[in-house]
Amino acid sequence: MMAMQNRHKSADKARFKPKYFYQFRIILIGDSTVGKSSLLRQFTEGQFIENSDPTVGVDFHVRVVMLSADVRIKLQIWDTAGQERFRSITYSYYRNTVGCLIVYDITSRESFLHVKDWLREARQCVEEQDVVFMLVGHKIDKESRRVVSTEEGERFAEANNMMFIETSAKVLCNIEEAFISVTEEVYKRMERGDLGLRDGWDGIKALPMRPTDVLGIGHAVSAEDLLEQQESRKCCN
Ligand SMILES: Nc1nc2c(ncn2[C@@H]2O[C@H](COP(=O)(O)OP(=O)(O)OP(=O)(O)O)[C@@H](O)[C@H]2O)c(=O)[nH]1
Ligand SMILES: [Mg+2]
Repeated sequence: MMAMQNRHKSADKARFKPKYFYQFRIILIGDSTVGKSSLLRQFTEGQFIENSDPTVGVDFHVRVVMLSADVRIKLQIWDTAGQERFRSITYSYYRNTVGCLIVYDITSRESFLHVKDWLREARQCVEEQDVVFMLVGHKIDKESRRVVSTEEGERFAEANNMMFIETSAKVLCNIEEAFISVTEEVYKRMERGDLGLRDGWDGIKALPMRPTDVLGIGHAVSAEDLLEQQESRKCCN
C-alpha cells in the first residue's frame, strides 16, 4: 500500500502542477516613438508593425510567463502614451505597479536624456522598495544609427539601481528576456520577503489557480507549449 502511495506521489510530481498563480502589474514608460507599444505587441502577440500609431492614454495587455514548471505568473502590462498631453493620465498608473520599464531609443539621445525625468516622476509616485526598475535601450537593429552606447546605458542603470537590457522588437531580440528578468526579480524579492501582497496595493495579486489559465502568445496553449514558446523566442535561439 505504502509503495503504491509513493508511486502516486512521484507520478503527481512529474505532472505539471502549479502551486502559485500571482499577477504582477508592470508599466512601460518613456518618450513617444521610442517603441513601447511595439515592445509590448511583440511580447504579447508576437508581431511587429512597421508604422504603429501613437498610444492614446493607456492600454493594457496580458501574458502568462513561467518561471519554473510550477510557477506561473500572469503579467498585466500597462502601456502608456509618451506624448506630453497624456502625462496626467499616466501619472495615476504608477502607484499600483511592481515593475517599471523605462524605454529609450538608442538612436535618440534626447529620449535617453529624458530617462532621468521619467525615473524621477515614477519614483515620486511609488515606494522605492516596492518597484523593480529596468532601463531598456530599444531598436538595437538600427546599430548603424546608434548614438547612445551600451556602456552609457549600463552606467546610468547601475548608478540608479535599475536592471538594464537592450532590445529590438523588429528583429525579436531580448524581448522575452526583458519581461522575464523583471518578473524573476520581483519573484525573488517575494521569496526573500522583501515584497508581497498588501491591502490597498495592486502591484502583486494572488489569483485562484485554474488549470486552464494558460495564456501564451496569440491563443491559449498547454503549459508545456508555453514554456517551449518562451524558450524559442529568446535572443540566443
Ligand atoms: N527599427 C525599429 N523600429 C521600431 C522598433 N520598435 C518600434 N519601432 C518603430 O518605432 C515607431 C514608434 O513605435 P511605438 O511602439 O508606437 O512607440 P511608442 O513608444 O509606443 O510611442 P507612444 O505610444 O507615442 O508613446 C514605429 O514606427 C515602430 O515601428 C524596433 O525595435 N526597431
Ligand atoms: Mg505607444
